[in-house]
Amino acid sequence: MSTVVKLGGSVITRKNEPFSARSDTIYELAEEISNYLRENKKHGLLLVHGGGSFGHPLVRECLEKIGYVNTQCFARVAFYMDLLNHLVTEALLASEVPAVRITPRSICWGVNYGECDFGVVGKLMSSGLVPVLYGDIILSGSESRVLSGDDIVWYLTRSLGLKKVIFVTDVNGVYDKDPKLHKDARVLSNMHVSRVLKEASFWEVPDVTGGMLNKLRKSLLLGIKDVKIYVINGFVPGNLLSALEEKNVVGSILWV
Ligand code: IP8
Repeated sequence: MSTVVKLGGSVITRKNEPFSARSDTIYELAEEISNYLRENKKHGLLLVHGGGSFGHPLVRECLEKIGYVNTQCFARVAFYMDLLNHLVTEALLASEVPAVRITPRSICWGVNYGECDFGVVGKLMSSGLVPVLYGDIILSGSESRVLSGDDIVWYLTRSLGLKKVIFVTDVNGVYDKDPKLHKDARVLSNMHVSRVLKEASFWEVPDVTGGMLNKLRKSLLLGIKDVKIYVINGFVPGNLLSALEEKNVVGSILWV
């Protein structure tokens, strides 16, 4: 079964320190991916990573200063996202994962509905390579737009008919309430995404689960069906390997 794994920006970078990668975590996750591929050579694997402190602060700074992403900002965001991708790919190669960068700004021309040509991604995956994409700054018409790695995950899933998605995050799954504010917050698991959206409270928790709920809602908006979704904690050793191997995880197991 082909799988796409999203390595969240808050797992692979320190979100509050600009341009600070969590190298130890990246290498640990790379090693788990490598262990999985060693035993499952025929399963296709795609990776997508977020921007964390390499992408978001720069975009925010541009928007605050001049109100849009001009050519200087575009080039800088592109440079730092490529740099983060270089660090991720380097760790994967060190663990003997045949990782290959695919730059979204070269194959995507819109951010809303999957306006991307993933032909080359599918071909590389079928050849046993592991394409690595990432949240990026792209040109949509004449405007610069941020294409989130989360959206790329769903566009890939739909375009390549993938059946399994793993979101590697910094929390223990999808909560019904913000666990930082509510001691009785529960991790929602073993349910359809539409039920998650009913059981979780959007407005109370704009941060921790709010972001996650939007990610999940996008799958429904795109009409994605028959896909198993893991939302797991990337700081728990062995958790990504467990999700890849369909074993018990610290996280939520959902479907759409
Ligand atoms: O962290 C954002 O990707 P995300 C990428 O997956 C940029 O939302 C350039 C901020």
